[in-house]
Amino acid sequence: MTDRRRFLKGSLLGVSASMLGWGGKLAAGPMRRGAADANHAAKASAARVVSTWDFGVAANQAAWAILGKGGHALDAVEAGAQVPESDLRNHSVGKGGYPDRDGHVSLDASIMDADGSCGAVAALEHIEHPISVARRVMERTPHVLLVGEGALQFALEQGFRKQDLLTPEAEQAWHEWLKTAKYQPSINSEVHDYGRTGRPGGAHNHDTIGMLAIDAHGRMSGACTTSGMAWKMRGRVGDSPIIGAGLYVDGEVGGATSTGVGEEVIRNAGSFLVVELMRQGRSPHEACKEAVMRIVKKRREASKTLQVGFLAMNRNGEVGAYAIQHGFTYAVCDAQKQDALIPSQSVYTTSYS
Ligand code: SD4
Repeated sequence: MTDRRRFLKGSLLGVSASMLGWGGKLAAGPMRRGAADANHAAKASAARVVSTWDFGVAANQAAWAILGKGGHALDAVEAGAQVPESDLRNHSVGKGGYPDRDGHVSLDASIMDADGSCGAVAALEHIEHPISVARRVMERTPHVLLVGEGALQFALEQGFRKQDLLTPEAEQAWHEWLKTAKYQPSINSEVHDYGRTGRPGGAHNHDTIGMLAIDAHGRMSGACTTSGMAWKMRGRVGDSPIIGAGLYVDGEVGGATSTGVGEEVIRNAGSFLVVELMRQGRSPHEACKEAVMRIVKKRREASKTLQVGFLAMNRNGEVGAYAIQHGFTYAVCDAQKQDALIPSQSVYTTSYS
């Protein structure tokens, strides 16, 4: 274990409930099986995973199945991100995602570890789990980002199965859209309830899952995966696979991820900005708010009708978020609470209509 890792572990074990931005408390853990077990429980209680939106609740539970057993944060965020990627009711991530304006489901994803290792894919078609291809890019290539045909070629070489990702429901929605063929990113501010009651939500056309996890050993990792903006131009890439825009992790500071109109996030190197603000001493909440305000200041008029949200967690496990529009939620899961869903604060406090 490196000195830095030891330091992270120590700082996590030292975190107090009052430090948790979302108001959670650390569980004491079962003590009856002796000191070793108590020690393991105390370490597991320092683990935490957070995700964007309400479908993050189900994703967090898959991540927790790994974190709760002392597993690696990287495995946890990959497993968690795979949940919405496979959920056909979810039209903004993975299989079942709404296609581009020409009818192609084209996926973006990135993954990042505490030491700066990262991998990403953009405009990847025919592969159900772009997050896992992103991880292979990180672990098995000298590169960070593969796109389009090349990303698909790599995925197939790695044994991923080629499949049709356009579901009948998504295809029907695309045909509906073609009647007007007007590209208008809509504000995603309603509660979907994916993974909780199983009810699909309303007409959302952009919701990305961004996840950040700290494991029992103090290791932090992040993942982000999306089908991007529905009805986008063919070849359009959003913020999600751009390291520093849709996702950024630095084990010495913390991590951040974003959701919403990716063009605005890219213009401001959003997630990198949030992490750098935390490095300068801001809390995750303050850092997310400042990053949102930078976008709003530059795009005063346009920001009234667009959504961007940031979610951040620092190395102590403190969590914060901020969005332009009302309605952004994030899910938090740790040893004490498995399914907390928390409303983010926002610039505008009522839904845009
Ligand atoms: C994108 N940021 O492709 C993604 C879409 C999204 O909530 O987040 N939706 O721009």
